[in-house]
Parts: sequence; structure tokens; C-alpha cells
Amino acid sequence: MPQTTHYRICPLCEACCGLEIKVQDGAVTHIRGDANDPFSQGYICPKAVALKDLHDDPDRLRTPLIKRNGRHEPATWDEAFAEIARRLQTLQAAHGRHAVAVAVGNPTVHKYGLMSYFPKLARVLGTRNVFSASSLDQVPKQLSCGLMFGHWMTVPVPDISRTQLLVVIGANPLASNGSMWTVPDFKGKAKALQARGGRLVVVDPRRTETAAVADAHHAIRPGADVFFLAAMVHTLFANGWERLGAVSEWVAGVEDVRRAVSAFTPEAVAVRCGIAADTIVELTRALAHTERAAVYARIGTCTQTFGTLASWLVDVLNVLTGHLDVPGGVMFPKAAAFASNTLGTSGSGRGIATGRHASRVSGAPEVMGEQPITCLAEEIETAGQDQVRALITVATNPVLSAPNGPRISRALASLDFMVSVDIYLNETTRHADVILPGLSPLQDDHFDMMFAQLSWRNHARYSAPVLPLEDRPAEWQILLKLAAIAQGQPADVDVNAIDDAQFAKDVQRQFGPHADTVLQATQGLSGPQRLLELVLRTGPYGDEFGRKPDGLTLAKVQAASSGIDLGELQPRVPELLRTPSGKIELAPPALLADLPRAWADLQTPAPELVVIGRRDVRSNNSWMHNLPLLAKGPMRCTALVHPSDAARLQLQAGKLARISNASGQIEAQVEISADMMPGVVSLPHGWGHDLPGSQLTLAAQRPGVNLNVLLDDSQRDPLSGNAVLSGVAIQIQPIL
Ligand SMILES: Nc1nc2c(c(=O)[nH]1)N[C@H]1C(S)=C(S)[C@@H](COP(=O)(O)OP(=O)(O)OC[C@H]3O[C@@H](n4cnc5c(=O)[nH]c(N)nc54)[C@H](O)[C@@H]3O)O[C@H]1N2
Ligand SMILES: Nc1nc2c(c(=O)[nH]1)N[C@H]1C(S)=C(S)[C@@H](COP(=O)(O)OP(=O)(O)OC[C@H]3O[C@@H](n4cnc5c(=O)[nH]c(N)nc54)[C@H](O)[C@@H]3O)O[C@H]1N2
Ligand code: SF4
Ligand SMILES: [Mo]
Repeated sequence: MPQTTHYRICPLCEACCGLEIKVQDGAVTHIRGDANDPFSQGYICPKAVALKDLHDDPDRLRTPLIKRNGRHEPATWDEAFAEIARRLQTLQAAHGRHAVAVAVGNPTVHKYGLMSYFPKLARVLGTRNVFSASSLDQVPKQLSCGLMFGHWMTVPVPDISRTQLLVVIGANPLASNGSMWTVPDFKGKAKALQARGGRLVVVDPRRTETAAVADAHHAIRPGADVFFLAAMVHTLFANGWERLGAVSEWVAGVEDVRRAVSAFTPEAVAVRCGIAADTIVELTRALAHTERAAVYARIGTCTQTFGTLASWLVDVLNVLTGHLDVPGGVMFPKAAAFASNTLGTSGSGRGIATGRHASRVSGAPEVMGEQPITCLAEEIETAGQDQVRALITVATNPVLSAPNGPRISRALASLDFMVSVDIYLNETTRHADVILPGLSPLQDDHFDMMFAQLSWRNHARYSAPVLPLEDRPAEWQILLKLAAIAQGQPADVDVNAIDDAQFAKDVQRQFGPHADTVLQATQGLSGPQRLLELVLRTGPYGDEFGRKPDGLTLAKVQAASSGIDLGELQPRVPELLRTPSGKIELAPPALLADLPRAWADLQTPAPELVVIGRRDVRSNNSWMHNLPLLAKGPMRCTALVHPSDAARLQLQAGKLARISNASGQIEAQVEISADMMPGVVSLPHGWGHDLPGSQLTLAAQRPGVNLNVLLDDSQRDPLSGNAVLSGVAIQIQPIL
């Protein structure tokens, strides 16, 4: 058979790089960057090449598994769904809807079948117990932006191609390739910034790969970002440097912010931050006096007890230095499809709400319709009305990825019933009674639903399947079947018919008299692809079903194999605001009310030794350690320790050390590194592949240790419910 060439975006991280994939005789022969992709311009990292290993991995599940007498055995799809119907429906009838929980994880966002159909499953289940990896990650940023701009996904990103000063706080895009900011080849873009005379400044407890290419690096004590940022805002006001620039007409609450940060002087926070007061003032001065400047902060600033406050203060700085919504500052992308901030009435809206219900055991407030994943174990363990007795996981591995993994593991083992939609038998899914495997990304089509909303440049790219489909359900069909079963339908119900009926009903409701035109235009399509056609054509660049002939349709996007460039980011205020006031709310009351907690914390001493996380370009959270291309090379699960701490604690490079605290203990190999801030140890997460019952042959050979054993699942940011993953107190001692 002749070689064929295919184009798709990489589904492994938020950078969404365009790939060129060559296939011969049904097998992938080459994966490289697509040089014609207008968005990623040929850039890729080593993980993309490992997509071939993922597709070929003998451990990747291709058939459902049912657990019988403690062992997972292959089963047919009919058997698997029948088993689920029998057990799930009985449980629901006996214990009610909240007894069934769902947990959804990171890869979901990279597979539009999962992403577009998971909400349907959660809605049908009607359970309060919805959990996701978002509460280990970015909810604080979404909450602060939701309160300020009116929608959860209205998050500004640096306009990197035009800025002259970029301040990066608690992010390491050289390893992570960016997050809540889709920016392939960050390094190349940073170099271009420097070449035009601009500066990159990094604030991070470790001199990271990103800090190493920056013009300045300031080491900050973990968890101190809220103080550092509040002092910068204070400094702006103290010197009269604040200016609102282009959005001045639309900003409310400036004076409230001024009052709220009045005590946070640079001198008051310097020791706690580990950054001199003069440095804080100078960085503020540079931001205020550089016409095109942007502050970007990511997971290091979110996964701490003041995550929402820190996330908020970042954008307060951007607004008060006149850098919001202007070229070279931070701007709002405009996605071609699936963006809620392009829907509804322009200029104002309902805003966001949290706390519509509380978790049963800890009373944690609901955020984005979810409860913190750190509440999952207690909801399973604690007897009483609405106790969780069954769980459906979708692409998530909380046993490794969430704090107090051993407790989650014990809780999962105690469930009456568990179903996992997952491609591996791993640390989490080994507890499932039924595992339903999704297709390899190379067999699925894709259109990114989230990251065009966070992209450095506007674009629309469709990815067709690279390899032929196997005769088994796509992930959207699996989720729809689970939803139908949860609604009491028999296991052999026709999900395609359900999908057709639901789509027709939704279109009737949305388009009234024009519904027939829409249904006709989408004939022959199904599932997420049909939704895509609908939202593309009715979206901000759409053809409105023929009314704007130059506009986008699915066919046009599909025809552009490397994607369609929709240009540089454009100002969007006030059009995108959805706050009830129609203003940018600079001083949301819930956030001001949390500042005294930060002030009180500032008065208490910080722990002497803490642990923080780390990402490596050849690893991806907890699930890619089984791929030969990525697993080779030096061990990456090591504890980085500053030479002064190593000397003080008698730790030796290459030797094991015991790291412990009240939550637990682990043994990790020490690596001595002057890149660390003294008093801070760094360890990656997502390791610990030595649990019995998993089927990860290669990963088990070098399992590493699970950082999350040391993290306390009761520690959360009270506003967002986000877990505290950084700056956790530890002791470390040599194992002699
Ligand atoms: N200490 C510490 N912990 C952390 C973090 C940290 O920085 N420090 N980071 C946190 C963050 S940001 C995140 S997002 C979470 C991630 O945590 P999770 O959301 O749990 O994601 P992963 O660990 O990546 O596990 C992904 C799961 O999806 C499965 N999977 C992979 N591809 C597919 C697919 O195509 N279909 C299906 N159905 N399943 C698939 C994998 O087998 C695996 O079970 O971890 C968090 N945990
Ligand atoms: N190669 C690779 N890429 C990934 C992932 C992966 O696991 N591997 N995971 C993906 C996911 S799910 C996400 S969410 C993104 C995350 O993307 P990033 O946010 O860029 O994540 P990290 O690389 O962990 O960088 C976080 C930085 O915060 C620093 N830090 C820790 N604590 C603090 C603190 O208290 N204050 C400050 N200022 N800094 C602190 C750490 O030293 C680290 O350098 O990456 C994504 N991309
Ligand atoms: S940076 Fe690497 S993993 Fe991320 S999308 Fe690009 S190629 Fe894939
Ligand atoms: Mo994440």
C-alpha cells in the first residue's frame, strides 16, 4: 500500500501542536511537526513522537474488562454493558442518585468525544458528586476570572508576539509547554521577545528550564505569591503608577482594591517571600512603565491555600498597569467554536455563582458544578444518607494524581461498584468492576473545544482520524450508553438513535422555525462532529448556514489540512464581559473578604522545609511512563535538594532519602541542585507504578514514588476548593 500523509493536532498537552503523520500498511512510520500549521509552525516536543508507542502499546486496552473473583478478564461490549446495567440500576434504585459519583480527568479535555458527552452523562446521573482534576489544577484561575469578567472561560493570555516584558510566575512552559495558555514553542517566542529588546522575568522557587533562558529569575518561597502580588499592587498605588488604559471606562472597584492591599507593603512581605522589598518595587516599576507588558501565572500559584487570591491579583496587576485587552498585554482569544463568551448578549450577563450546594462531609462549596476531588475519599468512606457507593471514572487516575492517594485507593476498594472509561489497567482502574476502553487518539477525529479559547493566536483546526476505526464504540457512544443505562434503559439500547433524537430536540428548541434548515444541513453527521458543525457555523466566524457565505463550515475547516489562521488577538472589552454590572469587577467581595486570612497567615512563620512539584518534558502526569520512547533515559522521579540543605541534612547525591510528614512517607533518590531555593525540595507527581493489579509492564520496571502520599487531602483553598499541592511541610533524612 502507498504511504499516506495525515495531519492532526497532538492530543497530549495544551500546546496542541500540529503534526504530520505518515502511515504505511496500517502502521505509523513518521511523526513530525507540521511546518504548514499556521498556529504551531512545525514545533513539537518528544511526546508527540511517542504517540506511535501509545498506539502500539500492548498494555493499552482494546477490549472491555470485567472483574471476576478479583481478576480482570476480557469481555464483549454486550457483556460489559449488561453487567453495568444490572449493577448500576440496582444501586440507583436502592440508594438514590447521589450514591453514584463521577470523576473525570485530564485527557478528557484532549478528546472532544469525551469532552462534549461527559456533561450529558453527569446531567443524567443528577448526582451532586461530580469530581475532576480541575480541583487539582486551574479552578482558582477560572474562579477569579469568572468573578472579574463574568464567565469561567474568560481568561486572558499574554499577547506574546507583541509584548516587551513578560513576567511568568509559577509556570515552567519549557517543560510543560504552557497551560491555560496555548502557546507552542514558548522558547522560540521568548527568544523572539528578547531579540526585539524585550525581557522575560520568572518568579519560581526553582531556577527552572524557563528561568534559565530568562533575563531575570526571582526565587520565591512556596505559597508566598499572594503576598508578593499584593505588595506589587500596593506599590502601584503608593507611587501613583496605577493606570487603567484602554479599559478604564469598564473597570469597577479600583478604590476597594487600593484599601484592601494597603497593609501589604513590600517591607511587610519581603522576608516571607524571600524576595527583597527593592526587587518588588523595581519589578512593579518596570511593569507600570513598560507600554507592552504582561503577567502570566500558572499552576504554582493555583495549587496553594491562597490560589484564588493569587490568581486574582495577577489580573489586578494587568488591569492596573493598563495592560489588559491591549496588544502586547494580556488579551482574550476568540475561538471559532464552543466558546461560551461568544454566546448570549454582548456586554453583560449573569456572571458566575458558586456554592449552590455543599459537599456532604466537609461542606466544601460547589464550584463549576463540581466538588473538590480531595472530598472523594471521605464521601465514599462516611456512612449515611447519600453516601457514595458507586463511581464512574473517565480518564482519571486519582490514586496517583490526587493528595492522599493511598486513602483514595482504599476508598475505591470499598465501593459496591466501579466503572472506568480508560485505556489502561492502572493504579485507579484496577479497582473497577468494569473497564471500557476508548479508542487510540490516532483512530479518533478531534476538534479542540477548550484551548482555542486560551490560544496565543486565533485559529480553527480539525483533526481527521489517522488510522481506520476498529469495530468498537467511540468514547462519545460509551458515555451516551452509560447515560442511557443510568436513565433505566436496557443495555442494548441504540445510542445513535438517542443521539439523533436529542440533537433534533435541541435544534428545535434553539432554532424554532429554522430548525429544519439546520437539521438538513447536518444530515449524515452524528455525535461530536455534528455538534461541531452546528457551533462552527453559528459561531463568531461561522457562515450562519449560508447567510454569511464567506464564513466557516466544518467542510471548510476540514479542507484546510493544516488548519485556518484567524489572526492575532483583538481587543474584546466590553463585548465579552458577562458580569451583571457589565464591568470588569476588580474587587469581587468574596475575594476581598479572603484577604484578612492572607494577612493573618503572613504573621505566622513559614515551615523550614517544604516540597513542591515539577514537570519534565518527557513525562505527562501519571500515564505516559509505559511508553518506551519516553521511559528511557535518566530516572526523572528524583528529589532535588539545595546543596546547603543537603549538607545540613547529610544527604548524598544518588542515595535514597526518606521524605515524610504527618500524611505519610516515601523514599526517593536525592539529586543535589543549586537551582533549588534553600528550604525547598522538588519532586515530580504521577509516579508510584508499583501497585499490584495494574498492567503497566514497562512503567512497573522503574515505578518511582508517589509525591501525593505526602499531601494532605484536607488542605484546600476555601474559595475554589482547589487542593494544596505546593509548599507542603516535610522532613527529609538520609537512608543509611
Ligand atoms: N502533587 C501534584 N499532583 C498533581 C499535580 C501536581 O502538579 N502536583 N498536577 C495535577 C494536575 S494539573 C492534573 S491535570 C492532574 C491530572 O490527573 P488525572 O486527571 O487523574 O490525569 P492523569 O494522571 O493524566 O491520568 C489520566 C488517566 O486517563 C487515562 N487515559 C489516557 N488517555 C485516555 C483516553 O484517550 N481515553 C480514556 N478514556 N482514558 C485515557 C489514563 O490511562 C489515566 O488513567 O494531576 C494533578 N496532580
Ligand atoms: N511535560 C509535561 N507537560 C505537561 C504536563 C506534564 O505532566 N508533563 N502536565 C500538563 C498539565 S495537566 C498542566 S496543568 C500543565 C501545568 O503547566 P505549568 O503551570 O507550567 O506547570 P509546571 O511545569 O509544574 O510549573 C509550575 C512551576 O511552579 C513552581 N512552583 C511551585 N510552587 C510554587 C509557588 O508556591 N509559587 C510559585 N511562584 N511557583 C511555584 C514550580 O517550581 C514549577 O516550576 O502542564 C501540562 N503539560
Ligand atoms: S508540546 Fe509536545 S505534547 Fe504538547 S502538544 Fe506539542 S507535541 Fe504534543
Ligand atoms: Mo493539569
